[in-house]
Amino acid sequence: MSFIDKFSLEGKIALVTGASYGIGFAIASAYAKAGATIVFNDIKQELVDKGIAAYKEIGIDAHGYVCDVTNEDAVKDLVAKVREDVGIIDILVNNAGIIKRIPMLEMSAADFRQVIDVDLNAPFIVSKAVIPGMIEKGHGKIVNICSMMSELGRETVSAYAAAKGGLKMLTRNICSEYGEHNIQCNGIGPGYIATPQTAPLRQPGVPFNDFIISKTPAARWGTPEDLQGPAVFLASEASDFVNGHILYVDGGILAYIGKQPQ
Ligand code: NAP
Ligand code: GCO
Repeated sequence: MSFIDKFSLEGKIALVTGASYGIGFAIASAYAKAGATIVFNDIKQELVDKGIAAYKEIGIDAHGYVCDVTNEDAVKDLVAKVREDVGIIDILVNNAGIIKRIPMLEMSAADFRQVIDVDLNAPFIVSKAVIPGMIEKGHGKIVNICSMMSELGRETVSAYAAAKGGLKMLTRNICSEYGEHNIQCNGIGPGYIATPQTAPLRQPGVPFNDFIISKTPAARWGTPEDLQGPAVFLASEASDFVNGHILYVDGGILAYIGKQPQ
C-alpha cells in the first residue's frame, strides 16, 4: 500500500447521521470521493429524498433512511437494515444535532433534555448499535461531531455546551473501552461554520457575526468543506494510532484571545 492509500476509504461503508445537508452532507460527500459507500439518515422522508437527490446531483448513490437517532429501537432497526441492504458499517459519524439558544433561566427542563437527547444520548445509542459490527469486522472508526462548546461556554447555549462537553468525554470513553478491538473513536470540533444551524447568527446587522470574525485568526466563518480533509483523515487508516482525540477545525479561534482594540 502506498502512503497516500492510507487516506483511502475504498471498500468502506460509512453511516453519517443527519446528513441530508450541512456539515453531515459535506463529510459524507468527501467520504464518497475517498471511495466509501454512503449511508445517511434524517428524521423526515422528504429530507431523506432531498438528500438522496442532492447526493445524486454530485454523482453519489447514497443510501438514505428515515430514522430519529434518539429512538433506540429505530436505530437498532436502521443498523440491521443497513447490514441487510449494504453491509456492516465500518465508519460512523455522529453528526445529527440541534441547538436551542435560550438563556438558562428561561429554558425549560424539556428543552434542555431535548438538546441532550439529540446531541449526547443519540451518539451513545448509535455508537452502541454500531460497535458490535465493528468488533465483528476487526476494525472501526467513530467520529463524533463535537464543538468549540466542548471547551467553552457562552450565553444562551447551556444545554448545547453540556451535551457537547459530554460528547467529548463519551468520545474518550469509547476510545478507552474499545480501542483493543482496533476501533478508533475521535471527535471533530468545528469552529463557527456557515450552515443552517448558524444562519441566525450570520444575519446582517447581527453583532455576533463581527464578533466571530474578530475572534477567529482566519478572520472568516468556516465552511462545511473546511471539515472534509480532517474528517477523511479520522475515518482512514492514516489515523489508526489516533484515538480519543478531539481535532478542532476552528480557524484558530480556540487559540486566540481575540483581535485587540485598534
Ligand atoms: P444543521 O444544519 O442543523 O443539520 C443538522 C442535521 O441533523 C439536520 O439534517 C437535521 O435534520 C439532523 N437531525 C437533527 N435532529 C435529528 C434526529 N433526532 N435524528 C436524525 N437527524 C436529526 O446542523 P450543522 O450545522 O450541519 O451541524 C451538524 C453537526 O455539527 C451538529 O452536531 C452540530 O452541533 C455540529 N456543529 C455545528 C457547527 C456550526 O457552526 N454549524 C459548529 C460545531 C459543531 P432536520 O433538518 O430534520 O432537523
Ligand atoms: C452558537 C453556535 C455554536 C456553533 C458551534 C461552535 O450558537 O454559539 O451555534 O455553538 O454551532 O457549536 O463550535
